[in-house]
Amino acid sequence: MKSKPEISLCDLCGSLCLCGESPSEAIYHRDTEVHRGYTEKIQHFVFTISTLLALAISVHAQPRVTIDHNQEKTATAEFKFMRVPSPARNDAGAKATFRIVDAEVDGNSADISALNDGILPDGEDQARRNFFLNQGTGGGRLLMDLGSEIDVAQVNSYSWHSSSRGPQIYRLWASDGSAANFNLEPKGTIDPAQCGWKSIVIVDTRTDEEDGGQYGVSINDATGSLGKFRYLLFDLYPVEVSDNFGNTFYSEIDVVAKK
Ligand SMILES: [Ca+2]
Repeated sequence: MKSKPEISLCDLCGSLCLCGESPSEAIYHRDTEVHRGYTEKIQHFVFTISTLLALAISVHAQPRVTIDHNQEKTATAEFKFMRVPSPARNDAGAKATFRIVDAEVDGNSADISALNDGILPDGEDQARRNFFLNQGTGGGRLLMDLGSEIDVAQVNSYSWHSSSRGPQIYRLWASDGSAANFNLEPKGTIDPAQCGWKSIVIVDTRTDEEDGGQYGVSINDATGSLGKFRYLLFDLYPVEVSDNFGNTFYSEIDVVAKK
């Protein structure tokens, strides 16, 4: 009596499956060659699809923004979040230099070095432990010089305020400084895209909920790298313009190098 051909799942996926020793190896019949050809076609198909998927992921990798918000009741001086890492003291941004390119600083704000001094506020309204722009001004532009080119894995920003100065809105630009027409400090009326800067992402943490609280933002990329850059440019925008107090209390900005 002729035995029926048996096609198991292991046969179909061949070496791609963890099937162990296949009993089908012991079965030989006239359909074996057809069967083998079929299996090879499936393997080829699976390989092609996998390759296409990998290419699609690498080509379309985009910077992504993770936002976490602690309400006042849960906010602590440790800045602990659900997903966004807490501020680090030994990140690549700790040695960077911040400069004001085009902005007016509030007289009560801390010095701009508060953005990467590793020191965090331990309360919801600590002007001297935050950097913020002058009341009534419509945002501004800051430069962060990392000192040398770094393969940047993450840019993380942290803020804390009891009301409208809590949320963060900014556009992040980056550059390696190599363009012939590179402008290190483009004033607010100059488009950075026209002078050697690459737009990375726009961050906006606003929601329909209360503005007050602690915010953690992490900008990263599925590939593990946002790119190799020496300079970062932050275009800060006010959270609201219904009164003069829309400029965010920024507590710290971290830059994490790719390992
Ligand atoms: Ca700080």
